Amino acid sequence: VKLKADADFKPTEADYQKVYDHIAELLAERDEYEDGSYGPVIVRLAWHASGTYDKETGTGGSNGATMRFDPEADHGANAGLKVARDFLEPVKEKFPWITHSDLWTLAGVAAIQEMQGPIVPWRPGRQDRDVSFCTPDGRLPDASQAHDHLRAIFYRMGFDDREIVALSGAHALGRCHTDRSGFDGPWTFSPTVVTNDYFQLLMKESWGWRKWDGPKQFEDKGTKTLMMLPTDMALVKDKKFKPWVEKYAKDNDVFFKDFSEVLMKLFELGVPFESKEEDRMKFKRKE
Ligand code: CCH
Repeated sequence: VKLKADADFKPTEADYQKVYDHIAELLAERDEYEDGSYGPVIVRLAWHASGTYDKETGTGGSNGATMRFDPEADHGANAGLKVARDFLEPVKEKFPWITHSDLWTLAGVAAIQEMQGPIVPWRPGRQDRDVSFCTPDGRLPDASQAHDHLRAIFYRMGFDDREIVALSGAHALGRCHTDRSGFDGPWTFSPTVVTNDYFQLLMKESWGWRKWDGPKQFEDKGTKTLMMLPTDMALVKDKKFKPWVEKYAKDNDVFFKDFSEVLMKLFELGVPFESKEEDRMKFKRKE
């Protein structure tokens, strides 16, 4: 049964939980996708929708869902994200009252929680905007670069060093694809479960340049099946980032707490909320 898109319809927390539950069901059902889950690519969609934020101009961020339109959908950094947007279209059809921009971030929260990650508080209030609000190319990080680039990109969004490292822990999930970014392979042995393994591997594994025709990336010397990007390796090369990598490698609880907070902040960038911080919702995981 389709709910009518009705201007007078005021969704409650229970309505948003229904959206969450439907996404969770689809994630469980559609396990034919690589590694058995669409979760990682959905997290990447929510991050790329949000990470365009510029605190100086107030432009970009998760408000708008402007990646629906060609200029932004075609940005190199967004290659492959159509898979995630298409996955979520039936959800938008079933719940037409939710905006794309609320849906994409809510789906990011659902994917994290359903992949055994922490609860990420979330609130609605994003409005979809037209093509004129597409951000210019180049706002998302370039994996071939180093610590100074990471700082420039994430400071522009309003994050500090600790938050940059915590956010990077998302690379416990998913993999690189040669037909999307050009890079290849997963960061961890369990790419559909949220863990602090990314930090543990950064600390404990020995990494060397992979010998191949593709872009410069690292491989673990042991199994040669895992990878790190130059930007990932920057986190252990930089004196100020490294203590946070060590901390999160040692203590999964601290990582989960910081990861939850920083994802909440990421998904709220650039949103002119009418709701208050106390109005944030905590969704229940699917049984
Ligand atoms: Fe990332 N990421 N990411 N990333 N990312 C890629 C894949 C994922 C960078 C580059 C890449 C974050 C930060 C960074 C995910 C979440 C986050 C890929 C491979 C590249 C390249 C894309 C492909 O080929 O499919 C760089 C550089 C940074 C700098 O910090 C942050 C922050 C997050 C989320 C909080 C996830 C998840 C994936 C896996 C996607 C998949 O399809 O499996």
